[in-house]
This record gives sequence, structure tokens and C-alpha cells, in this order.
Amino acid sequence: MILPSLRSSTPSLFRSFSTSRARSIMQPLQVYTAGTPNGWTVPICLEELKKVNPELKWEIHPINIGQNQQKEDWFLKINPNGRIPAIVDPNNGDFAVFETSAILLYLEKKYDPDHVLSWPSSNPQADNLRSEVLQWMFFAHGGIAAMQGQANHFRMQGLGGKNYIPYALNRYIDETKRLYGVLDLRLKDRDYLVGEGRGKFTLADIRAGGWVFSHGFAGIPRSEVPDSVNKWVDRLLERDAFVAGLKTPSEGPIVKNAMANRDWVAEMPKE
Ligand SMILES: N[C@@H](CCC(=O)N[C@@H](CS)C(=O)NCC(=O)O)C(=O)O
Repeated sequence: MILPSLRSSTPSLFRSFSTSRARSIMQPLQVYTAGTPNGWTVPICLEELKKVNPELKWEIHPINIGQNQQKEDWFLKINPNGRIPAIVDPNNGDFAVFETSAILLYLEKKYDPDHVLSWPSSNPQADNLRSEVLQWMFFAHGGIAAMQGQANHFRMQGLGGKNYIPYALNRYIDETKRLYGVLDLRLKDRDYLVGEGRGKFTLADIRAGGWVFSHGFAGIPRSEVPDSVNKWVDRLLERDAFVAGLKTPSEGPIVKNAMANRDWVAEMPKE
């Protein structure tokens, strides 16, 4: 989305990030996010990219979704959908991007010149591998994130509360578990969702990882997550950049609990 200038911008300075001059003049990306599975994806991606592009800069603007800051007029100018995450890129005329997967793909296009989170076009399989990244991102975006998000919503209504609807809760929890089963089919003989051989860490893992990491918040115990999927999450948690992203904007209770005890399941509120 092209925004009327939110801040003073210098689009003429923006060139391909592949030149070291462009890196040295980079202005910080403005990241609007919260400590949720969709919200973590953008800081995870940036932390991963910073490992290869130390000049990459960003500023985090924590959005308090409990207080509906994401529905305020100023934020709707950035994301008309009124949800986190969203970014504004001052290096590109204050271009705004919303929808998690669209943001990740924007960051890859603009700030991953070495294709560490995807594939260089010089790879003869690049188009197919990129398609596979998109397939697993869309699967996570429209499947896991949507279903597990609804499971979280119905669970938070509380046991016995006026909005306690066992059918809806079970429907979304069962569907989330079914989707974990799809991940299991994929991960049984590989380390990451996409890539030759056992795969390589890509945007697809970033898109899905935080959701599965927080299965306990949706009321799904580790014992009900397939073994290959638990091992994949454990593998993601070995990455410092991934963990740093999970702790952004700050280390919230889901992350604290789930890191301290991978068997943690959030208690369902009483009502
Ligand atoms: N499809 C959107 C979903 C974003 C979303 O649902 N974000 C949640 C947090 S994980 C949110 O902003 N919730 C607050 C609200 O719904 O108002 C995306 O992938 O960016």
C-alpha cells in the first residue's frame, strides 16, 4: 500500500539492497507488532536476516491489542485490516505492508539479496522450491494460523462462560491437530519444510513455527503433537534469531511458559 508520507522519507536514497552503499544508508524499518504467533514472524525474519546483513535496522512499535490500538485511525492508515503485524519502509517512500506472509515476502524481496531465506534464481530448481515455500506459507497462513487462532479465541471465552461453545472449540482444536498431522507427513524425513535433501530453514518455517511452538496456549499438549513436528519446533528453538524474535516486543507469558516447560498447557479460564 502506498501511504501519504507518514514521516519524512528519502525514496531517492533507496536502491537495491545488494549494494553496500545502500546498506550503509538504510533507515530503520518501522515494525508494528505484538507478542503473538503472527506478531513474532516479522522480528524472527529480521533477526535471521541481520545475521547476514548486520546493517539491517528496524524499530519495534509494540501494539497493545488488548486495548485495541490496532483499530485506531492512525494504525488503520497502515493496515486497513486493523491487525498486527504491519510494517512501514522509510527506504521505499514509507511503503506500508500488512498481512504476515506478504510482509515476510516483502522483506525477502528487498532485504534478502543472498536468498538466505529462499533460493537464488541461479539454482535450477529455484522456481519449484520457491513455489514450495509459498505453498507451505499459504498452508500456515490460511490453515494453521486461522484455525489455531480460532481455537485460542474460543478457549479464551472460558469454561462455562456465556460464550463457551464446546462444538466450536473442539472443531478448531481438532482442525489444528489435523493440520499438525499434515506437517508430520512433510517433516517425517526432513529437518525443514522446504528444500533439497533434509531441507533448509526458510520463510515457510518462520510462518508456521511460532504457531506450533505455542500449541499449549491452544490447549494442545506436546504429547498430542506428532513427534516429527515437536522435533522441528525444538530445532527452530536452537536458533538464537528465532528465539530473539519470540521475545519481541517483550518476553510474554506464552513464551516464558512454553520455553520453561515444553509440556506446558495453558489453563482454560473459568469463564
Ligand atoms: N491474516 C492476518 C492475521 C493477523 C492477526 O489476526 N493478528 C492478530 C494477532 S496474532 C491480531 O491483530 N489480533 C487483534 C484483532 O483481531 O483485533 C495476518 O496474517 O497478518
